[in-house]
Amino acid sequence: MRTQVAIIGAGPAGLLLSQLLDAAGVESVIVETRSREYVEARIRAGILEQSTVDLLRSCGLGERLDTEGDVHRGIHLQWPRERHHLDFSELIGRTVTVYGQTEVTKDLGRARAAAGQEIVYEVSGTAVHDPETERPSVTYTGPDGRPGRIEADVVVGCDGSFGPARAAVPDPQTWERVYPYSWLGILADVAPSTDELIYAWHPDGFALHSMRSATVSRLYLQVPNGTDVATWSDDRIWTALATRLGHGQDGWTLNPGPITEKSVLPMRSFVQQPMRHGRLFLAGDAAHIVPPTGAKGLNLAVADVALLAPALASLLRDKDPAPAEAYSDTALRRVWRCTHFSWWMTTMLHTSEDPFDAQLQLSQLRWLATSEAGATGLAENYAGLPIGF
Ligand code: RFL
Ligand code: PHB
Repeated sequence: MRTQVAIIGAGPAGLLLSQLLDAAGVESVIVETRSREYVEARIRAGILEQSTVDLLRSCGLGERLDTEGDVHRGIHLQWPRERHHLDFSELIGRTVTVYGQTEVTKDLGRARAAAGQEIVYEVSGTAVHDPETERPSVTYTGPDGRPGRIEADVVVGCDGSFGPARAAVPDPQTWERVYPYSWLGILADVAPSTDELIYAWHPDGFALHSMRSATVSRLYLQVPNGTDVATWSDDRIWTALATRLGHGQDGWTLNPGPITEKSVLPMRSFVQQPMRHGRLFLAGDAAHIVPPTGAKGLNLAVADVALLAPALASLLRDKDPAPAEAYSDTALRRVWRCTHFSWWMTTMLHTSEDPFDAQLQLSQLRWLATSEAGATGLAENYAGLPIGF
């Protein structure tokens, strides 16, 4: 096959990139290891920044998002006996929207199918060749076991944290932080017990009350690394959530319900730079990972491709290489901002064995809850800086 842009990975980064390139008159082909059903059912992020919502709307993906997405003005920050609402709308005039990554991926999948996008699902052995030349290519084994090859002008690795594209960049600089705790995440068929997300510091560990819809709640508990999910019965989970989220405090109750999904997620920060080698570009989790506490992973993937799509259109359509040459440096500015914010939220809210750290965390939380300057900084980062930041 011959195309302009060969995209590895049909997650949100790869699908959105093909959508934006198509709108700019640039052709692409996507290869993906999983099936479309698997990709669309994978439960991950749930919070869209204002810029992500604006971008999805601007490329024709706003219809279901606008009817089913739930706009939140802010978040609740909590520690024992205290809960404070930070109103982003009042502080910075921006909001966030609760709309699952599953839904974003379904909307993108439908839009790409309607546009006749070539996507080869269920490939194996994906490899990048000749990124230093003007004729890079991607090879793979197709679902029928036959070898495939895509010759392109550009290859983009949107293949997530375990894909092969990152390794095709020679001698990169990398940074990594592995956190000494994980999240136990559940999805439950019960109406959320809160109007907006609750981020709770507690001596037993962090807890987060999030949601997916009026009837589905998503909740998380800080657990030690290496936790076996089988050791957490549904009762044990609801009891821990009730304690950490303050059931009974000021008349607030946590409503338990049937748990439909349960998993343990390790947490790390990772950045690789540059995000480009010759005609190979990296976008989304392929280049950087953040712990989920700041709700940034999906939004960063969207911000990367929002920069990359016009840069590739300039390169391939207008023969202007300048934006593509600037892509890595420009994208990394936001990547490092979000890396810092995610690390900051994570280290402020997760408990360790250290009593000195606990006092610093509580002091920081009190400052955020009472200082407009502090709250505004959190709001600006959480609701998201403009795409070009
Ligand atoms: P994705 O979504 O991982 O998509 C990459 C795609 O590439 C495919 N792939 C390959 N295709 C072809 N050949 C290969 N060799 C390939 N290797 C991999 C994969 O099958 C996949 O379809 O990356 P993308 O598009 O950059 O999007 C990033 C977001 O998905 C990610 O940042 C967030 O979901 C992170 N994340 C979360 N973020 C939040 O903000 N809140 C969350 O609650 C949250 N939960 C999560 C998460 C990420 C997780 N991962 C990656 C393990 C929970 C999990 C489990
Ligand atoms: C989620 O709803 O899955 C979610 C929300 C906020 C976060 C992380 C995950 O910070």
